[in-house]
Amino acid sequence: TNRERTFLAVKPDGVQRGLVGDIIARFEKRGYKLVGLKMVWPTMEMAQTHYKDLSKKPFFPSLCQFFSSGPIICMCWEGKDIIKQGRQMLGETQPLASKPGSIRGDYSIDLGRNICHGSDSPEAAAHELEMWFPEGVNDWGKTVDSWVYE
Ligand code: DAT
Ligand code: MG
Repeated sequence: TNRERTFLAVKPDGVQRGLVGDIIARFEKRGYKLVGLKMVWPTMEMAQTHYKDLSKKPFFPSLCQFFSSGPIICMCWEGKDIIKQGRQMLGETQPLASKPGSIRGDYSIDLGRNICHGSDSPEAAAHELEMWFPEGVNDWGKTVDSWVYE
């Protein structure tokens, strides 16, 4: 199904820089539904679990150090093709390759300070939502959906 859910996060740099409202607003204004939202200060262990696929990379220790350096904003967004569209709205992993108009293309310069995270596949979304929202999310009916979806 293309009415899917994804895990998106504002990383510690985005929180510090006051970009939380802007980032939420982009997804909200596009028409996606916010079904989960909270601030969490990840421990080093949580950072390592979140990025476990990258544990062999040389930058893994500094990545986890950064990710656990302050609170993040955990979000679950729902909508048609949100996993792929969320990644598009984030931009490329490398900020310098990110187009203006994307979050990373508008607000970031360096790879290790690229503001936001987004699940990159349905499998990753399922794992990440299980990790960050073990309590579940909110299944609410958005009444404007008939003006967003045909
Ligand atoms: P993304 O965040 O776009 O999903 P990723 O999952 O490949 O990218 O990597 C996770 C984060 O790790 C990324 O946002 C920034 C950092 N990172 C990735 N590649 C890196 C590299 N070659 N050197 C330093 N940091 C890197
Ligand atoms: Mg990734």
